[in-house]
Amino acid sequence: VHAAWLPPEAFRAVGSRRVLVLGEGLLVDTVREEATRACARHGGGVRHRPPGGNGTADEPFDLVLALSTAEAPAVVTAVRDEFRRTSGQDAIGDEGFVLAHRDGVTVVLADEPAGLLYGFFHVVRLGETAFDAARPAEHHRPAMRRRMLNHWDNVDVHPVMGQVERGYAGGSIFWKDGALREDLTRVRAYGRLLAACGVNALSVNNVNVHRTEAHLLTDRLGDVAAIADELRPYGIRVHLSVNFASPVILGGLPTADPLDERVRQWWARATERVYQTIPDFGGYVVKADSEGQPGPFAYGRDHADGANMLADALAPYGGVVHWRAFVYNHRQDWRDRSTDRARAAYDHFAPLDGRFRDNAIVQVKYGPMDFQVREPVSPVIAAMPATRLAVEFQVTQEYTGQQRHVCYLAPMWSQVLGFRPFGADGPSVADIATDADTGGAAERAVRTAADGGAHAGGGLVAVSNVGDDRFWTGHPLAQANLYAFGRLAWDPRLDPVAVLDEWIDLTFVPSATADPERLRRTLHAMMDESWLTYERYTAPLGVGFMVRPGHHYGPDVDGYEYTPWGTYHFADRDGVGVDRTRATGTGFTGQYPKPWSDVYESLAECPDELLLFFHHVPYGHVLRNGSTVIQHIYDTHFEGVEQVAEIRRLWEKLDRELVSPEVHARVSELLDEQLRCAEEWRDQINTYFFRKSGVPDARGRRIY
Ligand code: BDP
Repeated sequence: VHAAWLPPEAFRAVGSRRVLVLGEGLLVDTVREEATRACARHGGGVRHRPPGGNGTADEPFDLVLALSTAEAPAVVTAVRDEFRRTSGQDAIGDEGFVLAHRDGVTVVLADEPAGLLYGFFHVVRLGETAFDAARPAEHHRPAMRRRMLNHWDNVDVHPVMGQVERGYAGGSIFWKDGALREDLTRVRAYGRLLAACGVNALSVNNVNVHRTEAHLLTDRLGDVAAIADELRPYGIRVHLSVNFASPVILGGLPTADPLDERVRQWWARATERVYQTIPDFGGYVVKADSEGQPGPFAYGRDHADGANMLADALAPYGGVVHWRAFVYNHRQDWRDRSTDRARAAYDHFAPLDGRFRDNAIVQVKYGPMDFQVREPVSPVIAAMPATRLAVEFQVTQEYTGQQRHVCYLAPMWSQVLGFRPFGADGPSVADIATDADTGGAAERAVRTAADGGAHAGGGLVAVSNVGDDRFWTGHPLAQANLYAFGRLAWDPRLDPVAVLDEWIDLTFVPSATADPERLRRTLHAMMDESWLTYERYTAPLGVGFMVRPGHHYGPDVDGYEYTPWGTYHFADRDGVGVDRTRATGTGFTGQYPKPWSDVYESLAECPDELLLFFHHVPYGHVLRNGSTVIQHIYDTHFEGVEQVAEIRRLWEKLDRELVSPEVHARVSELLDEQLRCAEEWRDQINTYFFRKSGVPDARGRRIY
């Protein structure tokens, strides 16, 4: 058994009730099966047909999940009427549901099967509170139409990257020894976990599409179809990362030029076959002209030409292409101070705004660099009002402790999603990534004013963090990041701490009968601020990197300093940080609209936590908290390590019976490693800056 959220005990409230499920369709069947399993375990009962064949028969039910009011008990009609009256609308929406509790009955009503599925899991999440008091009709709908995970799985084990690129939880859950796994029950279980947090799309393979993986598009399409079959009952569509050079690699054509008619035909036919095999296929994900991947540049074409060619192939079937904006020169000359990797995505993509097809989504990493613990929001997100943009997060903790460190990332994501690139009156990042027909219309009007039209947003995407590890994510607590990603994509306004609470409740509390409050308190104390703790003991004040080149785990103060990757901190004897101002630096601040272009440009106004991202300052520069940069570095590094020691102490103090011995042992072992690694960071970073600056620690602590 693989331990995760939704253990059988999490269904106690639902499973002890009298449940009625009404409706037809694959996803309704899933709800039926879920309810039946829960009731068999917890003593309730499920009916699948209307009682007595008409809506007025009143066999008593505690929970009714219905696709329509026809033949449903009268309370369902009453809820529908109440919804119409109070919302002034008729449609519940594709994936939405209405939840109410009246006359002693909890009702979930949906227009489409997917809504019933999400409504069911919402009731599970609420537990007893879904049944204990009257509840007016609430309308739940996802903010983002597409809530997607990108797997970076390879079919084969890659000599450098292993099977899952940046995977920290074992091998792929899809492939083993170069072949699709024979037993895919785990994929189905994964779909269930994802449905319970709202994810509805998934790309199965690495964005770096190597030889074997390129064939998933053609002769190995059966693998993708089999995965799609497992995920479909949980409302998840499958997408595929494709190699831009496929017409050459797979089709034997002399070119992959996106404007060449033979190339267009090749993609059209390949895509037709994909849809013949997988009719609900989602679309393609493409990393092009980035870190060695092929792309349109080779033919003198641009990213819009490339993306539109694939968009055209997908359009007849309603598919989309996610075209990644992670494009920069990874062979830059570190001696040339005029190039700035942070500028690259904007420089490549902003000029193309308005040229992308409606089913071409430009997928932008949340920051301008690369998934660092602290980055400003990417300026691309504010620069393409006439393009559908998806924002990309990294659930896999490549730069945030690689699932050996506790680092709950939802507070960071939530900050990014709430950021308003045009200032307080403009739309948030979440609004920009949100679809046009769901919520926030007024704010979107601001965004789309530029082109006068309503452009749907592209949704939220994250790189997955699961593997064939017993706990799915290596670190059992890293599951919370996966859960929270789905929930924030459903509703970006959720409070990350409340989401963590949900995850704790769904994962541990059902079995922690001894003292659930204690468990909850301990986990919150360990996790709520763990992102900030991680930031404290690693690279300071937004400067980023300082990690070991290649695998990116642990400190290496100058590891990336004189390399072609564009990831520099510019520390010298006088100061540290990257001058990205317009006045004296790379001009990157000019890629932001006001007010941020001015805020970031100004040394006085730039937020401290991003200071070294935007400015090169002397070590004696005084921060808003009154501390100097150098003293801040020392203080946060000592403090960060102390906090890790404290969370380790909290975990050790936890009663053993509150979590399973396996979970306890795994977390303990990893906390030892986190503490060791945090001390390594502290000592190397502090010593490095002490030796560079010659400034001693004001509090006389040990620096080597
Ligand atoms: C970087 C990873 C690399 C990925 C790349 C990407 O180090 O393995 O291929 O991102 O997003 O963070 O394409």
